[in-house]
Amino acid sequence: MTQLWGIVNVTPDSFSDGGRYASVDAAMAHGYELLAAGAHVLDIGGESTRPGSQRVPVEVEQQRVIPVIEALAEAGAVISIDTMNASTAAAAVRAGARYINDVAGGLADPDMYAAAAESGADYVLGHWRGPSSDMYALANYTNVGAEVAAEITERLAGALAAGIAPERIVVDPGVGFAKTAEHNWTLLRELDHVSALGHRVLIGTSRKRFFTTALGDDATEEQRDVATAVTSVLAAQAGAWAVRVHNVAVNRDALAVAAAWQGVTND
Ligand code: PMM
Repeated sequence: MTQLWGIVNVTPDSFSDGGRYASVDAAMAHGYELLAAGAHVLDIGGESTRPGSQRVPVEVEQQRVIPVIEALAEAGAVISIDTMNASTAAAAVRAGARYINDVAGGLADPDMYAAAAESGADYVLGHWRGPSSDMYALANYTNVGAEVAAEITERLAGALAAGIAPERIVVDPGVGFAKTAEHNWTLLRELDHVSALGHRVLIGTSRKRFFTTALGDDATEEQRDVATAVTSVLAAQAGAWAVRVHNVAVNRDALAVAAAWQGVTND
């Protein structure tokens, strides 16, 4: 069974006008929707990591995500915190999160591995080379699949040395992080390098910009959701343990159809 991780972004817009509660309510309502659509895990983030994004102060990040995590965990949801900050990760686990999803793989915060080790949560270690503001300058590879796997291996050594149990670590090749569209496609084609590390693998392609090389520059959100669903099926067939998606319903259906083809179910 492929795990469906539903994305809950606690958006900043509603914070500027004192609308914090409205934004928390909206994020919670979205979380419930994704659970009803079949999400196994809700991945909650308060800081955008998209190319070109600026960092958000850690206090602001926590004000955004902690109330949402508390409420959704209380309601029984399995929660992941999408953060590069050790203190946010620790606070989120205290609030009920069971996964720490760190796209920076520990490189953005020297305290992250220790915080993850101490928290008892599972740790998603993403491949990353530097902040979103300049990640395209870092997109240089000769053999992207092998190099990404080698860099994840280096980070794994640090994570294990800090005391995170190996079975608690999930690895993520970091589609879109310091990678061009061509790098992303090659990396997905060469996913074996990352699977061979022996950890659960999580893939995040949802609605990402690299789809435009297949769909054209003016691809709509709907088209990107269909594209995401195709990659979810292909990732599942390549052995991925989980996919992180915006549109849970479309990806659930795609995985269910692929499972039926194989004579199994994705429940
Ligand atoms: N991508 C984004 C954010 N968080 N987490 C993981 N584990 N893997 C990803 O690929 C990933 C992530 C950026 O995408 P978004 O801004 O659409 O959420």
